[in-house]
Amino acid sequence: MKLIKYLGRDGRETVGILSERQGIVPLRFETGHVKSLADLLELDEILPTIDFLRDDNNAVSLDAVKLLPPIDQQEVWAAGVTYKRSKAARMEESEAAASCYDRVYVSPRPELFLKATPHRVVGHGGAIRIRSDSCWNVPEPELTLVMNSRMRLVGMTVGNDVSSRDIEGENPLYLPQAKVYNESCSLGPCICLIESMPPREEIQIRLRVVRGKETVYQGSTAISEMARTFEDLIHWLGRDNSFPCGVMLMTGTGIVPDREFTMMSGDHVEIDIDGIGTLRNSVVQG
Ligand code: DO4
Ligand code: MG
Repeated sequence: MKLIKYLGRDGRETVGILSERQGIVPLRFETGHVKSLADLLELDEILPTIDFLRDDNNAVSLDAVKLLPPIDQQEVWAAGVTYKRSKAARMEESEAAASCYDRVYVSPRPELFLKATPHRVVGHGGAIRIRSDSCWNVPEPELTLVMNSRMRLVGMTVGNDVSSRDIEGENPLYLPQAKVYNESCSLGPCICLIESMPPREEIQIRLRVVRGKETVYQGSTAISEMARTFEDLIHWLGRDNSFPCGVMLMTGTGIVPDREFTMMSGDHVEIDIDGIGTLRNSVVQG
């Protein structure tokens, strides 16, 4: 089961389910205690409530609506250096921080950082941003875990941890500026509920960057390449930390283009994750 957020015909944020046969089927939140996507994700049994709320008579075509990022008030956190490829790329990028990256890859405590608050997040079809003061930028395609306020893993979405490599590489203390700014995070197109996801060892992630008509970068990885488990990351994130509205956790990138590559204004970035779908964004700078 896939959940999405979109702008309804009445201009209001609407939650719906993606149905291969019907397109988008809206959920009616007018009555009852479920008023938002986050409320739905809090339920022990989500599917019976979806069955009760679905409004099949008002289904709309996916092409006819603007999709919104599938997030309400949740914070977005991110894990770093969870794949060997990410460790190698960071060590190359910053001599000063090389030993930090090397150590964190094998340490029990993972690297976790606050990536975005909801207003910095764009959805499928929106534009991700390159900072005006940066000249080396990459998309980071990351499977993103969706937890409710009890830190229960309820779903997964596709995430892009857009990053400024020159700023991050100049000094590790600049990491928050390399990672957290307006439109530095993309999530979507939907949340796939955990029971509908394929087995973890089968999930592949693919990235493609298109410039004009040309594919200027493509790469892929698999969740089986991750050095940590989802449970371990969730456990560390929830230590001494509470998330009253739930939280999203990007699980790190296993695809890092070579040094010569930088993302440019006008590019189109596509990230495809098995079981969820494809997140597409254009790129702007400044
Ligand atoms: O420490 C740098 C950030 C790492 C990161 O974002 C990743 O590995 O995905
Ligand atoms: Mg990342």
